[in-house]
Amino acid sequence: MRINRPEEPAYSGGATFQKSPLVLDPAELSGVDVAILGAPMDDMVSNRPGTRFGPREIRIAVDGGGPPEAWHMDLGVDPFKSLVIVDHGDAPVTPGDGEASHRAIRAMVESVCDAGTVPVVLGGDHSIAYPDIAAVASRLPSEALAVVQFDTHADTATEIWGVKWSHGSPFRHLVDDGVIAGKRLIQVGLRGYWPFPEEFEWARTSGVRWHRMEEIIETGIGAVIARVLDEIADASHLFLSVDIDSLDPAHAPGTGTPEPGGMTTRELLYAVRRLALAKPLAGMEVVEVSPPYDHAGLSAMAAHRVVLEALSAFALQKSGNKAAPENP
Ligand SMILES: [Mn+2]
Repeated sequence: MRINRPEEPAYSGGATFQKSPLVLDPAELSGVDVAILGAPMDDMVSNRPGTRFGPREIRIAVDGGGPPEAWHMDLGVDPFKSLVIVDHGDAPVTPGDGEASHRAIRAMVESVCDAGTVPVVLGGDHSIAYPDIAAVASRLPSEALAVVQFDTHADTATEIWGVKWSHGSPFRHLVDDGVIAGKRLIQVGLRGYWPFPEEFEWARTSGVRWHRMEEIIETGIGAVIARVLDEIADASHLFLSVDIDSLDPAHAPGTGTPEPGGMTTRELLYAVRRLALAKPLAGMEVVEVSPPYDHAGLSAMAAHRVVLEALSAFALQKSGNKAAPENP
């Protein structure tokens, strides 16, 4: 369903992702390449709330323009012309009942996967990684899916404040429950003062690999992503989990657990593009955008562009064409 008049400016009309058509009925996803859906919940945060308002703000953080179009000058592709991209609305979350919200998110992502469509989930707090990665992994052969997590925190606690289901624990439970193998989880951008040695020891024992922020500073994002690609070489599909707090608070202040000393937006965009060019995208989430703490829309804009980079690279990867940058 088109909810916007043709040619209206970005700030006008209804707010689907980049003015993509709205398709709420999963039965109508046949032939759709990518469905963007919101998971507007923040029941499981440990610090500042507000990510329930994230999906709406990310949808409207466009760069101007009218109908859905985006020419990627480094790749030579317009994802909205190469792919069928729709906005699938939001999962029917229950305010105050995070576990019910998880069930709704999982069911919705499963129905998207069952249509042969790639889900792109806009969070929401990072606890949604459990239902949406579990949904995507359940539709692929065992160990087919590699998860690359951009994050300042590892989110591998057994519990936070005694609570099992938290935005600080999804990756621990995904591995311990056997949803993904430890060797299939690669974390990029870790910094700050948590995890503690016990969480790192669990990760070593489980085969989880990680790249600290200091490695990005010392060797550059390009070299780090080359190592990540080696680490996921034998996986057939990619899930991108992007916590916006992987960015420095100077680039993304609107988030619940900010940590100084992080990636620049351009490093993250480059990293996401390179990964999605190299490996078929099976799913993606962009989480932890908290608009009440945002300034000048920086965090929502960064999240929106992260999705655009992944969509552009996925379009080129799927076409089998080579990147055709707009050189002089
Ligand atoms: Mn996180």
